[in-house]
Amino acid sequence: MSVWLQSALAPRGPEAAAIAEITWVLVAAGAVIFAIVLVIAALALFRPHAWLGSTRLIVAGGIVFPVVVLSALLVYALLAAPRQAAAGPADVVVEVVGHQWWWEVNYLDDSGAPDFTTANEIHIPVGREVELRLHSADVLHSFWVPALAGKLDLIPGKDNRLRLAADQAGTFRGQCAEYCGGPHAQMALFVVAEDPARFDAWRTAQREPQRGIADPQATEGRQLFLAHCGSCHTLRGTVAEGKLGPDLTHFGSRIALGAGIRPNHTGALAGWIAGNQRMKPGNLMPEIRDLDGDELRTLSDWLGTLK
Ligand code: HEC
Ligand SMILES: [Cu+2]
Repeated sequence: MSVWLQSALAPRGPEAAAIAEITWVLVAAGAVIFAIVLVIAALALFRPHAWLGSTRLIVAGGIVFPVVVLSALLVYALLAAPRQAAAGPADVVVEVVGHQWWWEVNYLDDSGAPDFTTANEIHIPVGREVELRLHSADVLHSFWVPALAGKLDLIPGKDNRLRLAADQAGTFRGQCAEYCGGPHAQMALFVVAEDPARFDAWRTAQREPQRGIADPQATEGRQLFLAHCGSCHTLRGTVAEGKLGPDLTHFGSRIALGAGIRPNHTGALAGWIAGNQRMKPGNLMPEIRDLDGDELRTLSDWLGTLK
């Protein structure tokens, strides 16, 4: 698994870079002013001079200086802040719907109609403008991928739009940044920025439904899935069309499970199916306990093959 970068101080796109720059300028300006204040305080304590108590110093240092400096920093920050007003149409448009406690990810086509759905993982092409349309299915959530952009809330009934771009390839971790109840802290996601050709290949593969494979193991895995999981999960290409949980059509291609809390491999998946309440207490998937060990292994192996 590649490095998971989740730091606003390590920006990988222009929006995050602007925020990091403002942060450093404000920190540096604050540090200089703090140093000056310390020097004046030290002088007052150890080498008192008459001018330290003069009205002039108090007016200049206590009123004029803060008004001028704070106004200048405010104007600077407003000018340097990333612009969210759309400058022309984005290259990729993705609707992100916050659910307690996972992220539904709907790619839209050029006409704005739904193209395909996935969850907890967003792929974007490096160097292209991406527009995220943030919605919520239940309560307030907040979308925050620090390496790429600032936070923006997902509000029921509202359509908040966030523009971002990645200027280099990488996998960036994000986190829900607005307390949304229960396992809010375990509501993460990954943004995978990759070169445009790889992104296109990924998108083409994600659009595809799953076709049945004529292999007895696969057939059994599929049957177990349809019997136990299809009421809550969609698997495009089958009769499973549940909407209560994440779309699992290409689950095997994803980095993580449980909204970013565990690496995606067979062992973790079997653990998730039978014991997810211990991994992510309070999440809305019931533990499925009526599968024996063999069935659990067959089902997990098969889900892992859904690339
Ligand atoms: C009652 C509805 C329900 C049933 C039944 C159910 N799930 Fe889930 N499942 C969910 C919900 C809700 C989540 C999201 C949990 C979270 O991360 O907060 C989820 C999450 C998952 C995830 C993680 C997906 C991701 O991208 O992180 C996997 C994998 C999964 N379920 C597999 C299964 C399998 C396999 C079965 C059948 C054995 C099953 N589920 C049955 C509701 C359900
Ligand atoms: Cu949250």
